[in-house]
Amino acid sequence: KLDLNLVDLRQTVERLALNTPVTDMHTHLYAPEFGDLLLWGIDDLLTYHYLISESFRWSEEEYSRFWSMSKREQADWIWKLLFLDHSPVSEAASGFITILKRLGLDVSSRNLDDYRQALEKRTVREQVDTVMLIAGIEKIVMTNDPFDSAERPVWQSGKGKTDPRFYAALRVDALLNDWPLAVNELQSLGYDVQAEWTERTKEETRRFLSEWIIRMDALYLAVSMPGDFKYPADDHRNQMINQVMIPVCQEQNIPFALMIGVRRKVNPSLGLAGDMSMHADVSAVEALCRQYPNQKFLITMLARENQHELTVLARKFRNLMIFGCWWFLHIESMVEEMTRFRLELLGTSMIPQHSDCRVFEQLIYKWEHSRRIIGNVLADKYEKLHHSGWIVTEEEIQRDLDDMLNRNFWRFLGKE
Ligand code: RAT
Ligand code: ZN
Repeated sequence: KLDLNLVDLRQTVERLALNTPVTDMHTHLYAPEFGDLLLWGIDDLLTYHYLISESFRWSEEEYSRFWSMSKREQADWIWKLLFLDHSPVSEAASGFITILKRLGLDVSSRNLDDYRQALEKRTVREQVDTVMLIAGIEKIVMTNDPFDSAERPVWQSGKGKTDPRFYAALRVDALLNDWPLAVNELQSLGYDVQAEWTERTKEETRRFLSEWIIRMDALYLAVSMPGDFKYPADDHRNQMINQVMIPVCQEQNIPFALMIGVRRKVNPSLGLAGDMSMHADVSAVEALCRQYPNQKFLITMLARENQHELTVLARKFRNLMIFGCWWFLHIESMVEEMTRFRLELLGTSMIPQHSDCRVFEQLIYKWEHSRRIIGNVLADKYEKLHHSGWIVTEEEIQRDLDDMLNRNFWRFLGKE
């Protein structure tokens, strides 16, 4: 086995961190079979909701004016405000530049129409293959909602499972966070439910979940929760979790993913861009993990203030897997901070990142930026070991990165 000297060590870690194949365990991307649901190309990239909210900081424009523009006009507006009138230094804006560069476009030209034309020449399938190759992404987990009328027919036609690189996650937000809406949707899908919490309603909701988990081959059940989510408590969410979701997850042998700490629509005029982060109570996760030791929980939280406590909690419960630097935490300073203390508290037994991409080419920047940080933090740790005489081999470095970027997820699912 190779004994690496210090310079080699850092370079090896950086190289492997950039190249190890990734399983991206939470995205909003779709396989090409889903048609227009799969967003890609310049105009979708520029109208990403992260960039929309940043643009409005520089403009007095009426929100309604923006929403009445065509996608191309919106993209032009954002390009001018965030890239020409000001420098694109934010994570989301600099990410767009990283994408242009990696796609081989001339960043210095600043010619948006050239970029558009270059990408419009490609087919969606070519672009999916190219981006996955550049970003080193092997497997992508989608976010799948049977209540979405655009998405549902793809599953019903059986085409949802065609591309083996894409996996499903069954998203259940409405069931937990908007029960009246969920009741309507379930009824229209032919499930015999009602607003009151009857035995029949529970049974039918369980049947709905089981049928859709099987139809999608869903890897896990997923929900986003507000920061004031309480467990245990005497409320609808607790009933739904205890009497419907956990029993179904157990029966289907899949984890339950909770993404906690979002306050939706604090500025409704911004649409998707109008959501806020919110401090949450980690003891809800603690109670769930203790109550259901045989149920696996994939957990991420949105408030920076919750991260350390959540990481400590993962030391206490092996049925808890923490993942990703979510949304407003997916910025370089937070990824660095979180990756460092997660490694220090848990070693490599966690999932350091997911992309949350909504537009396909975003895989390029989100992973490149994070891979660099993960590699750098890991190299610091190996260097320290090296000084004590513990020599890590290249195989071991590869193993550790493979665990964090890929295998920990599959192992946790029991699907290695
Ligand atoms: O990160 C995002 O794009 C958010 O808008 C949300 O989709 C969040 O990631 C979620 O899954 O709820
Ligand atoms: Zn998401």
